[in-house]
Amino acid sequence: MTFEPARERGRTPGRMRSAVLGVAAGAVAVSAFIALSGTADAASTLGASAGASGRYFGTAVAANKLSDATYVGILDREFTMVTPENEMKWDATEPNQDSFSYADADRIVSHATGIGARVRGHALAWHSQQPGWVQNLSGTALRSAMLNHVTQVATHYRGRIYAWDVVNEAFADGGSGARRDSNLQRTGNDWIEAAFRAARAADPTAKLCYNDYNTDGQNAKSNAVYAMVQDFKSRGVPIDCVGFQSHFNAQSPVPGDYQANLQRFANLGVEVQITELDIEGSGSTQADAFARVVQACLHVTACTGITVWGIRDTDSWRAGGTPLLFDGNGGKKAAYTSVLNTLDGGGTSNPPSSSTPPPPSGAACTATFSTNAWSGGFVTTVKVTAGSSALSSWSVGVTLPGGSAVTSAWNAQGTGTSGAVQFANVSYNARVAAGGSTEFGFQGTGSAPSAAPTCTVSLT
Ligand code: G2I
Repeated sequence: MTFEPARERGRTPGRMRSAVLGVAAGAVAVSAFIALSGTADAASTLGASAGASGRYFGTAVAANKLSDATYVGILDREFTMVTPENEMKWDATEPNQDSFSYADADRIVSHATGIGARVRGHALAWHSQQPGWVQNLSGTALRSAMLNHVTQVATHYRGRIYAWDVVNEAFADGGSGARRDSNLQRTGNDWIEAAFRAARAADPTAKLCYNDYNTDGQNAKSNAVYAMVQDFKSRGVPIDCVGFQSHFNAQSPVPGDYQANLQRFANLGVEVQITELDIEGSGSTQADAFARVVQACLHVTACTGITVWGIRDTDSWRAGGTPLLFDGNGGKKAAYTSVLNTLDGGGTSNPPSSSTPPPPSGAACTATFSTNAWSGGFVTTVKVTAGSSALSSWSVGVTLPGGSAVTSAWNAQGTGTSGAVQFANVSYNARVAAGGSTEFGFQGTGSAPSAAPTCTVSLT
């Protein structure tokens, strides 16, 4: 069995099919890759173009639109990350206390998995969209209910979420730099870190994010979030990423220091993600604003991806502002072309080659791995590092313990599911600069591989 890698969809079919068949055929793989090296076409979809620098391009998805053929056609073609727009919120997943309802969210997760996309979970703890029973709680009862909610939902989706918005919109607007007043805040200032600790315990494989709006430039609110993240990092509270919603319009344009603000958070040692991007407007003004946002992410190594908050203008929570990349008929807007061209224009590659330790001299490539395992399953991330020559293709062999099986892979094409499994590069990460590196991952059931992977290559 082979796996469909997430970012292959939408690529030039002829060449890619040849490359994949080359790997499956084993012995002819190296010559096939040499013949193919240097022939990469400009990527033709948002997901593939973002993938060329190791980033994702995502969208918010509504479960009730999964029967709309135009909507699904664009989703399947363009996006490599999916955020349920409303279906993972507290009112949707726990409408009555201790009674969980996952049907709509599960449909989205299963659709995402089917197209090889990953999922951002949104959102575990938030003052808004709480079910009525939560709104009526306070104090210890609310704190316990919140922690139980985080634990239950994160456990249900354990191993299937790339990143969770653990806490959403917990800071006040304006110049106070204070926490937003809410029933959750009134349970004690430590409610945010309590939520993060519960999420980590429930799903050690998900990245844990704090997500907010009006934090896109440096201001009193983003300074307060910055101080919280700095404090969490210094005290070992588990936080991996900060989400910048990036809802923009004429009253709230893309800030001039957008990139600098992303960078200062990145410098704290967290990933930064653009989580709910939309920009009201039209034509070249809108297209230029989208390009600035995309360029900022590409220039910040730790900016791992961009999610737009819906597909067509008519799908938007503020449809009147036509803030998205596709028009109501599903046609590509100027903003789409601008985003695609900006993604194709490059940026820093991710992860940075500068942070890659040099491989042992003489080795054409090395593969190192890290694993998050839980009872019955695991996620393994493999880093492939080139030696003193650039690679034009690579392949990594992993031996799974008996009874274990690979269920999905990303950023690589897998062959086999048990025993000796081989993972080959996909088109956008075939080339690795001398001393540079690239990462791929896979998920499985059973226990995780413990032996170091082996790496074989062809050189440019
Ligand atoms: O408001 C834009 C976003 C701001 N950041 C957090 C996001 O979660 C938020 O998303 C929006 C959704 O796009 C809307 O679709 O959150 C809204 C609620 O706060 C969502 O609107 C709700 C309506 O208020 C409900 O009446 C409706 O039942 O959508 C629900 C489902 O269609």
